Amino acid sequence: MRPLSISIVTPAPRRSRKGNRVTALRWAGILRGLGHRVRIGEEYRGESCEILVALHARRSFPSVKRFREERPDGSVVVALTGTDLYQDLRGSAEAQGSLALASRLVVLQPLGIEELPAPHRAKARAIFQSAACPRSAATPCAGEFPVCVLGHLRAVKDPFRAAEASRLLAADSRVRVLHLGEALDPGTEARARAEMAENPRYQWLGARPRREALRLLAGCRLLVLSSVVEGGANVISEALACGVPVLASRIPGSVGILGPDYPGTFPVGDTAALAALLARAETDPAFLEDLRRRCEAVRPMVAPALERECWARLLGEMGAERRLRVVRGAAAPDRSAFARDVADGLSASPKRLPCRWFYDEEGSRLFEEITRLPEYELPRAEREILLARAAELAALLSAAPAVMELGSGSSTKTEILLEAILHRHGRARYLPVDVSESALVPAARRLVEAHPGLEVVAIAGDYEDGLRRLPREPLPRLVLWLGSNIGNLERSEAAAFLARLRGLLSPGDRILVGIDLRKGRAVLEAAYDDAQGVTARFNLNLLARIDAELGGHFDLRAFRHRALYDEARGRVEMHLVSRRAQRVRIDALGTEVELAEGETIHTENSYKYSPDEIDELARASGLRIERRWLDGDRRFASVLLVV
Ligand code: SAH
Ligand code: AVI
Repeated sequence: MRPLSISIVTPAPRRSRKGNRVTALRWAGILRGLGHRVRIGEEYRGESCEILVALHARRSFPSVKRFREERPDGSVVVALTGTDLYQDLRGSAEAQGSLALASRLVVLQPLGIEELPAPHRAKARAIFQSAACPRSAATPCAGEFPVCVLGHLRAVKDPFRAAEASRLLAADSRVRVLHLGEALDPGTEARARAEMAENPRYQWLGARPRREALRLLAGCRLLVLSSVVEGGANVISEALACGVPVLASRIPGSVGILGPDYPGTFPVGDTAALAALLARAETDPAFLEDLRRRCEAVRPMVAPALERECWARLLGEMGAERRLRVVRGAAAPDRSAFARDVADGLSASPKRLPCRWFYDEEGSRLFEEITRLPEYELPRAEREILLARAAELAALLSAAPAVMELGSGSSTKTEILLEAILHRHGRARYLPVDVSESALVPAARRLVEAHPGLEVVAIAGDYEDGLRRLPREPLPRLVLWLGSNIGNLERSEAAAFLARLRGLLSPGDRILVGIDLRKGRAVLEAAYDDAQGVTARFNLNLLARIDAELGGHFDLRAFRHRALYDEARGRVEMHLVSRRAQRVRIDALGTEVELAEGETIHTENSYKYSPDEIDELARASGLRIERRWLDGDRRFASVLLVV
């Protein structure tokens, strides 16, 4: 990945030892290790950078807002590290504003994702804070059972809970509570000193350098974390890395790391429950060993390599976002175009509906199901050819081309070609065009995420929108028209369309057309009327779409699917056959459609071609056939045409 410039903002000031500062410093190290340029500040001040990583959703809101305004192309990661997640989210408009403006959200343990409003969860990732074990551990005093509390003296940490619990222990208990942390809240220093004076089991050591704190932790038998709120405490990671088991207050921030059935948790503020756990850990070796083993099991989650990998992946995803653009074509069919086509088609004789309306969300889903049917061999035949010929095609291209695909659907087979082009030329630009946004956008996203050298401009619209865009694309260009989409046009329309395409391209540009070949009636009719009835559902879905979008009153049970091969014309026709005489109201059109029993609505033609018909097609469109590849069973042809 190319080096990025990244700004990390954290509300914790420079010399502060607060968790957010520690986290920001660790992340800066990781991101620099990944080769990026990183600067850390308390706020974003307009510096030039591509990515803003903002810790604390509420307090960093001004930075997030300013960055979004000044760098609309940039990406924002908002990390929810504690009180912002578990206290601010409900009430603070600023915290919510940060979530809305973020490209990605980072939480410190998986339960944090559940805390987010549902619409934002998809962009959230849990990244465990990592920690490394110090080389040496402090040696505890002989005969003691040292318990570490690592946390500043602040109300949210409930800082004296372990001290108070230790007072309740039996007279012969050897527990000694060692507390490290800066007295941040007023009065806490006096309170710590008073506690030491009265409680011989408690010792407050004040603020200590991190390294020393870790050595001390590593020499203790337990860590106690009594916090009221944590996003995911770094000290738990440190204890896990040091192999020191944890007793923690039962809050999501800790349960999310230790697991829901971890036996070492106690209710927030419950001194007696904590005392009971301490006593048990001290006196019951099997219990302490159980805690240790469970902590050992989650230790891999806090490995530095994993945190690094999570950040690399996150940046990769956002890089992908920058390489993807979705544009809506002016000719993108809308509801009024649908209404017009339905009104025209159902008042014509014989009745018909254009097949491009098959592809609403359900239609595209059903089409994908069709591609997996045993009877519908077309996609497998084309796939076989593309696998065999992709490298040859890529080698014919003088440079990385702009690849436009007409009616791209899920782009599944296209990926074979794109991979070969990327392999050969290092990068590529892909412009899928499809009327079905539900097929187009996820496919585009999947491709940019999988291929770092790929840039995608997804055009949500009609073929016409693709043609309009084509002249603006740099040379060389490759237009893909796969899956025998060409078969859904009349033969004369297909030739005319290719001729128009030729007119928009430049000499040397190419068109790859996938064409299903003529074959036996039984094979073809089974392909369009499969045993599982998926194609029937695909066909009937067109009526369901009229019901849903135009207030139609079609009863799908009153129609049946029919596919028949007209050998003379070389086309499979699909029809919806009315099972009875019926009148169907369509509210949005203000009309009723009358159907006789057995009357059909013609919904699709799929023309099949012979080799001669392919020659004729090329001749009629003024294009030269540069390559013609068939699959092993000669069911399908991939025809490379050159301008
Ligand atoms: N080429 C893909 C998809 C075939 S399904 C494959 O081989 O798997 C046909 C696709 O073309 C659908 O996704 C449909 O939405 C799209 N389509 C149909 N008519 C179209 C038109 N006029 N303009 C743009 N896309 C169209
Ligand atoms: C998209 N098109 C080429 C498919 C075809 O084979 O005509 C659509 C289809 N209709 C029924 N099954 C598949």
